[in-house]
Amino acid sequence: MAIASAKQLREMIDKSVEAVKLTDVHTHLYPPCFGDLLLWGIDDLITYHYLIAETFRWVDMPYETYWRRPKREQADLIWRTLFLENSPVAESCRGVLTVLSALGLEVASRDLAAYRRHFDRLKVEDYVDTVFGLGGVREVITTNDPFDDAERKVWLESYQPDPRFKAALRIDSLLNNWEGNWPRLAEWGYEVEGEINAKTAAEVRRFLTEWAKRMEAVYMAASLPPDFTLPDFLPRGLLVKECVLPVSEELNLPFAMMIGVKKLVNPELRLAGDGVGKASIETVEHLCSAHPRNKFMVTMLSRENQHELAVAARKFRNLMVFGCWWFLNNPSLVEEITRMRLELLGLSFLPQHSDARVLDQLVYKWKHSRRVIADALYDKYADLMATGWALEESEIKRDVEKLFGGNFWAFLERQL
Ligand code: HDL
Ligand code: ZN
Repeated sequence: MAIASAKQLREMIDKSVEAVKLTDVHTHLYPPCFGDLLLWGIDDLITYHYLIAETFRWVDMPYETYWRRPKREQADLIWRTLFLENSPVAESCRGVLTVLSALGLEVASRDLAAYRRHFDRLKVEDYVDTVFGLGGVREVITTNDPFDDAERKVWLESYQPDPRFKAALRIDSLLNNWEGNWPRLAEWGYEVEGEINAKTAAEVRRFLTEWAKRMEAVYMAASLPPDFTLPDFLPRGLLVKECVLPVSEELNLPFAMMIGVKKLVNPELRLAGDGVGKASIETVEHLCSAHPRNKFMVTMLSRENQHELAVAARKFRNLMVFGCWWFLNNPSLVEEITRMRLELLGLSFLPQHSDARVLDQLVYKWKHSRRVIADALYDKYADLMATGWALEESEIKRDVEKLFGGNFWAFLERQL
């Protein structure tokens, strides 16, 4: 049915964006068979590394004192500092409250003990169903690192597939610390050595292929520093060129490059200690141009890289831009970036991923993003209607489904 008014347009967009069962193309979640690797519940929410960094802006406690404390005491400190002594206006804090509200808990009570009693009664298997339902999430792509001892043990001994959790083979350990990690490949039976010669490259390709198949990975991924440049003759450049891209092409798996993270600018903050730096879009252009049969998913961490990334995507059909990553996943930046991408790329991108590290975060990260994306879409469709373009309700539903996952699955299917 054709959209006849601005009111009808707003209602249709809100309904479509609210209702779409989405694919979350990048998270750090795990199916319950991975046990404690799957973080969930109020204390994991409050001790999410974003809130740790924000808490240390207020407290002078030695970092080690915090790290030695049990999780509940860490959460008590964060709750007191960021929620009680200061209003929780930061996106990371607002998110915790959005989750509590969506679960029907009494947010106004500020009663952390009551919240804990609620979560203590939950079973994780049931809670996965609850969170996926509240978040409107059909499936999540996880981050899976064979170099993580606890995770590798599950993959090799006790993994149980859950269709809602699809794997991505994460290869930071290989690309960003070859010197430290190639001996582990040798331990696992791959005939590699420090020098990346033909035999070593072939064995690394075997490693990638075997793990991608074991995990049934839907893509391979790595986070990369701002100074990631190719071609280079560092181990990373050789591994990308001689190993990752050939396997990516052979298995028709995208290589997801997450570029711009400056690891541990403050090491004492541990996972919360990473920073951001502007990266080289020329490297993205070089890879997309030199490897037209490879598919690249790219997200960049610096706000300053966003416009040139969108322009690069206009040049290369093998480049899929995804998400407003990490320090960009805030309403003001999601709005700015999404509007720019709609204007430059139309509907041919993936506006968001949650990057959720704690199961419950699917609820808030998607509730917050849906709102911003819906507002941007409303303005763009209203501009269309102002020209006299007749919009069909079915077309809005079609477009929204592409943005919230359809573009991802279609990109996976493409044979370039
Ligand atoms: O490298 C990544 O995938 C990042 O998302 C990091 O895991 C980071 O610590 C994070 O959780 N960002 O949201
Ligand atoms: Zn991540």
